[in-house]
Amino acid sequence: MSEKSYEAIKYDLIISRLKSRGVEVEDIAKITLELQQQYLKDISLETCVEHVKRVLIKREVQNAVFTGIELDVLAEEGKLSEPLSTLLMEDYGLYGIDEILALSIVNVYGSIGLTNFGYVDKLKLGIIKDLDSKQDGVVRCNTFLDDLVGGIAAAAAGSIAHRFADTSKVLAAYKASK
Ligand SMILES: [Ca+2]
Repeated sequence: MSEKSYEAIKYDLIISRLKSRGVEVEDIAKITLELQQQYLKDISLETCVEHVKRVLIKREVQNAVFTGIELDVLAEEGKLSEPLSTLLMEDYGLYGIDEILALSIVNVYGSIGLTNFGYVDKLKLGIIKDLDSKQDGVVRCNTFLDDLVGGIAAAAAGSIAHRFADTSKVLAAYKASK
C-alpha cells in the first residue's frame, strides 16, 4: 500500500475542516459556476469543482482556511478573550480582518479574483447566505468562514478565467510586434 503524500494529507485535512463547518467542495463550486456562467456559457459544475480543488491545494489558501475556521470555532466555544470574542460572535461589520484574510486567497489569481470576490461579498451567493444568517437559539460563528468560501470561489473563477482566456488576438499582437 502506498503511503499518502504530504500534499494529499494536507488536502484531505482542508476538505474535512470545511465539511465539519457544513461546507462541501460542490457548494463552493456552485458559486464559482454562478460567477463564470456570464462569461462562459457552457461551463460545467465539474470544471468548477476541478478549479476549486486546484485552489484548495495551495499552501497560502490552506493556511488562511485553517486560521479562519480555528478562530470561528474558538469564538463559538467561548475561548477567545474580549474584545475579540464579541467582535467575532457579533460579526461586527467594522472588524474587517475576515475579509483581509480571504484576500490572501483571492490574491493568488490577481485582479480577476479580486473583482469576483467583491461581487460574491456583495451578493452573498449560494451557501454564503446560509453561513451568514443567524439561527435562533444556535450559537454559531461563521465570521471568517463566509469570506473564506467567497475567496475560494472567486479564486477558482479567476483560475478558470486564466485557463479559458481567448489569447488569440493578444498572441497575434505579440507576433505582429516583431
Ligand atoms: Ca465575514
